[in-house]
Amino acid sequence: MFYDYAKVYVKGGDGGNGMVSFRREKYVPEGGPSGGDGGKGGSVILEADEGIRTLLDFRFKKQFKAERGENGKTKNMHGKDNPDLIVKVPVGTLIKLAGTDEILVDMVSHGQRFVAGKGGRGGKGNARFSSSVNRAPRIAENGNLGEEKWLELELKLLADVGLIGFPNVGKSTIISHVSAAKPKIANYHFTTIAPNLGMVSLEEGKSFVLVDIPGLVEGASEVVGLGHRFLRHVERTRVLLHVLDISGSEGRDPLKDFILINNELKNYNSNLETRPQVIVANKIDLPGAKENLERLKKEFKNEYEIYAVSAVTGKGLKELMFHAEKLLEEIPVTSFTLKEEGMRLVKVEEKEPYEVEFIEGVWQVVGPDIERLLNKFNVANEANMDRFLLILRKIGVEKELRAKGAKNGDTVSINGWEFEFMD
Ligand SMILES: Nc1nc2c(ncn2[C@@H]2O[C@H](COP(=O)(O)OP(=O)(O)OP(=O)(O)O)[C@@H](O)[C@H]2O)c(=O)[nH]1
Ligand SMILES: [Mg+2]
Repeated sequence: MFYDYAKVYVKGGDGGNGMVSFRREKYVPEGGPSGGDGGKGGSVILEADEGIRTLLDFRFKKQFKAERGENGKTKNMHGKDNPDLIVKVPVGTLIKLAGTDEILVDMVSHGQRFVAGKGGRGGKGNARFSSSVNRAPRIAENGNLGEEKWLELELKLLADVGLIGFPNVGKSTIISHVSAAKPKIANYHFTTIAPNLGMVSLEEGKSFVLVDIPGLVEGASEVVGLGHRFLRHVERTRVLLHVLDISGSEGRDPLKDFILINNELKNYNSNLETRPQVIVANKIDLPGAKENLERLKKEFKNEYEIYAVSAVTGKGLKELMFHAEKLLEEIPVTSFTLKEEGMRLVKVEEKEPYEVEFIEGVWQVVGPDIERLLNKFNVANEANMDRFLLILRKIGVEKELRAKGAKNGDTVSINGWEFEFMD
């Protein structure tokens, strides 16, 4: 199996909590606050690496959590930041927010990095809260939570030119001739079960990457047959070499095959239909080839360039490769790939910071921001609770409760904590 899809969970480490402590010195009865800050949690960072070819590793390991920051300590000592967790992915991996079509990033170059789960900032220790009015603060912050999300990884190989066609027409034989790729070649269908990449080097540094993909069959775009899964690997190629067994050695008609495969491309993605295509009439050395070639030319020579080749003898392959290279020079690289470095901004659904609802006699205040706040301050500590309530007032929760009709003595519930409402 060739693994080109994976779903993973990433979570940045939470920040360490701030510390509440006071100096205890021999001759100083009331030492000042000395609680240190919590350390930063590690981030989960994805890194594109040429050495990795598939997403196989993600079959076994799907969860990536960076370590949390260390808690703050006494004597103004800060907690240790924790290192980032680097996760390597193949070059050509698209990263999507799971369950959406939003592409967060396209990992197109070796070494490119993407922060997938940002680590949380450490909480401030009580030393930070000292002021002229409160010289002995008993409050400290908890660290921020690390960012967490589910991601879908989709590998789309980065090749310039793609070899497509029915099974057994000679695609692998062609790539083995023009590059160092050594795919399996045999006289049966679906010999190739995973895409092969090969580098084709022409004169004076001219070169391009060719991909040989498993044979497509009728119905491939409707998930019948093996080929469908691999069509995504020609999505980013700029030129397609459509290979036909022009001798019709398996009793099929190469002209019909050509139309069938093109329908598959169209059904898969209408974008592929318009990709520049060259017809490669292979197995020209076999009987029956010449007659079919004439028919093919009559039918398609105004629309397509046709190259008659023999992959076993090598005849015509050099001209074909030079032609492909010339086409590449004419087609800008950017036309089928995402924008620069594949970056695209993603708008994450905007939520109200909180909502106030009256349910069964209790005022419920819910919302991600409120929960984050509650987590930030360890409200079991009374001083922290006071500060939490002060912030609630600042962000307008109290006003909103009153506007909705809350009266003194009503119960307000926030994430499991209950408060009595009072002016
Ligand atoms: N006579 C002749 N035989 C060829 C030629 N090209 C390929 N073949 C033979 O055709 C058979 C299939 O070749 P492959 O290169 O494996 O075909 P493929 O298109 O990669 O097939 P799949 O991987 O199954 O999609 C092999 O037995 C090859 O030796 C050619 O130009 N002439
Ligand atoms: Mg093959």
